[in-house]
Amino acid sequence: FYALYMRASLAKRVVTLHPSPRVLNANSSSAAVSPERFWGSYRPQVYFGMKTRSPQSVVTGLMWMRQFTDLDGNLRHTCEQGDHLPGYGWVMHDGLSFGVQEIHDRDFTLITEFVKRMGGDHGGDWTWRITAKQQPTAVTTPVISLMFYAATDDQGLLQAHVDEKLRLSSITGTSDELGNFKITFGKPTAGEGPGAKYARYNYLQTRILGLDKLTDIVKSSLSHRFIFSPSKGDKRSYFGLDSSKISNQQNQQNTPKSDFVVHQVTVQTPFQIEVLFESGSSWDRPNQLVGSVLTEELEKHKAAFDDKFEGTFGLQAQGFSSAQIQFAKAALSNMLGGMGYFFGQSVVQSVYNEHPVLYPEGPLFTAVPSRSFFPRGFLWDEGFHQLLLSKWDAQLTQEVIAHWLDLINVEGWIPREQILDDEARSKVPSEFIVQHNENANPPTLFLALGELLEKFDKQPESPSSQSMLPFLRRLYPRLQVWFEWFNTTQVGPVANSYRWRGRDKDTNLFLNPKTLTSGLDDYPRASHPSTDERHVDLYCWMTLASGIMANVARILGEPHQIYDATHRTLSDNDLLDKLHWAENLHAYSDYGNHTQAVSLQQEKVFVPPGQPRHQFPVARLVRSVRRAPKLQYVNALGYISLFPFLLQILTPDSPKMEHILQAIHDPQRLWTPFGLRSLSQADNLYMKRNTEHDAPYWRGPIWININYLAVRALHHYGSTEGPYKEKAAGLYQELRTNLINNVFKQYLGTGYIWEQYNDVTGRGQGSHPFTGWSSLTLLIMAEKY
Ligand code: 6A9
Repeated sequence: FYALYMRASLAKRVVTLHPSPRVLNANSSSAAVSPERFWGSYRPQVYFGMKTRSPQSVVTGLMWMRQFTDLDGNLRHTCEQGDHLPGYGWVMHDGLSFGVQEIHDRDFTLITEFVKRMGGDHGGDWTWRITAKQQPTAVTTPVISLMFYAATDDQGLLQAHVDEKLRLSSITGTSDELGNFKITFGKPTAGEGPGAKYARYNYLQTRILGLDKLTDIVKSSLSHRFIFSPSKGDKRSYFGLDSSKISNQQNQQNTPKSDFVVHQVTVQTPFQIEVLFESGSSWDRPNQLVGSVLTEELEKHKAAFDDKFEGTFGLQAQGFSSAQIQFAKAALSNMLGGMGYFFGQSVVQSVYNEHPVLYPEGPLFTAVPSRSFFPRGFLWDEGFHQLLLSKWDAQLTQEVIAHWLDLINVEGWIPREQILDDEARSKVPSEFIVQHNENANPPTLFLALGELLEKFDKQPESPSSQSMLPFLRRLYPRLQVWFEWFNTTQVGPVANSYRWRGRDKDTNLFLNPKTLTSGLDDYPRASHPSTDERHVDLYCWMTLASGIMANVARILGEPHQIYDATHRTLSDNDLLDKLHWAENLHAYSDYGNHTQAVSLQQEKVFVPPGQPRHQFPVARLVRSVRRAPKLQYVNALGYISLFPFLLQILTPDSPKMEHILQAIHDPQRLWTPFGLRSLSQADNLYMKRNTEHDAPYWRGPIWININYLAVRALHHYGSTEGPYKEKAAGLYQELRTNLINNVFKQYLGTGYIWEQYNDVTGRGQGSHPFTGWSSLTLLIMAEKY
């Protein structure tokens, strides 16, 4: 019985939150406490939409389609690479009160703007302005349907108000967090100012099961029986929302509890439409935020944005061109406009759980790496995001760090990838959903925290520095257990070494078993995962983390000796060299059970019975090992080898600098005209697939997060006395120029910032837009490290 009891309570640990008081009060995001941040574009997964920072927010959004073409592939809603848009993204966004986005569809452009105005008790009002223009290349003048919607999430009510035939003029509603409100739909005008345009209207009011169903419901409610007949021009039938189609579909067993109302307006370009949200709690507005009032507000916000941007990053002063500055503004704006407020539960598992279990419910306010392909929080990405955002709004960074640390469990573990609600889950293949509590991810939030500490030191009177002490005080117990978790669960086989857990287990199937937890997925490690391994990147992350811990402890007047001691030990370059310097390779390396002599070979196998086609042998790739592995340093030269340099653990006079700077500058190894490639061209796994389905990822391509660290390190060593000062300073200029030029050029050419860049051609590749850490290009331009 005791054993059973023990097992059950161990099984609970993974889903038990840490007991220390949360950094954020339960109501910290509420309209009462934080009205300015209540409404926002916190739905980065849709092209345009807003919600509030509350668990079951009313959501608002926009879908659109071009008429007189196929329905298939023409309804736009969630950001999808498959839509093949020539480009979209925020060109201005202050993360707080306004944003301007440009969306280029095939032969027309939509500009989506929003402005907020405070007032009342529920986060105030806002207005959207959508401006549609045809592109110069358009052959015919596009007729477009915009579909504005609002939906509740299990609580609240929406009521459609229809004036003329089928025209929805407004939605009134109520919800726990918003009280009463009204959304008013303006009529389309020909451009700025009045002047009516011919338009057709349709609408839909229905109930739904969940927010992941919005697109499907709209799609299945469209019918082609409506006629578009402007005074000049042909009568043509178009796709319109048809309530009669929806009512007979509602045969689900579950009762849908959410309201969904859609207003469709169909009109020819060019046109402009405004949508006005007004809080019922606001009584004393001077005027409505529409028309010229809106234009004026927008202009004010744009001017303030430009000023703050130049004041923060100084790109004009540096002599960048206006096109480059526009690109840089887009980089920042997309990271801000990519912030999401998610609420829900992760699916997690420990060795004590037979099946995955649900993590406690909670909020996460975070930026996302990519609005299209992975619009959700990733732990180590976030540290990089906050390096940029802390420059713009350090209080925002505090809030984000607080949200992440409030997710920590009693063990000191934070799930790496945050897939919190049905909408998020609907985008992720099931095998990737479960998060395991042995698995880490680099603690880059310490990088961001380092930024905040520096600001605290240098600008003690800034608002964020004023709130720094109370913030750190509440954060500290959580930082302690987080650090402790790394320092106990991820230790290596010999003293002061560290090892990532959670490497791929099925070693036969992979050329080199992946280490997703390190963040550098398929970067080559020891060929045969074992407990004998030690990983140099994790050693360096721990060096960084212990240093920041010591600083925080000192600031708070807490005992800091332990962290200091750890930091001193790990910073000792003799220890580092002893654990990780491979003399024969002239590089810092992982150590483990390893052989170079591996390759993928075609093998005919019978698929196990139970799966289809098991009668026939099929060819698949399996790993063949030609020479037995042995304990040794891992001969891969690339990003991992640079870590002691990247995180500035090397002393400026270390003779190892010579080898590192050489490897960096060698075109046969890491240097390219576009930035540093992830793995040496001379490496035998360079650009090799890991399985037949798994293309090389961190085995050659250029990644901007690591390049940012490299430029920052060169800047540091280039301005610190030592034998390599000049060499580093020279490389700094070269690498910086290459990175800026290429990311900018690719943006101009493709309309996007990308996940990674090809090391031979410089071309952007992988998911896009990727305005997570690739946006750090802006900091490289601004030389803010
Ligand atoms: C797979 C695909 C529709 C991989 O930027 C996020 C992470 C990084 O943290 C990591 O270092 N990316 C990098 O190696 C992207 C991970 C995407 C995993 C989701 C499901 C959805 O299919």
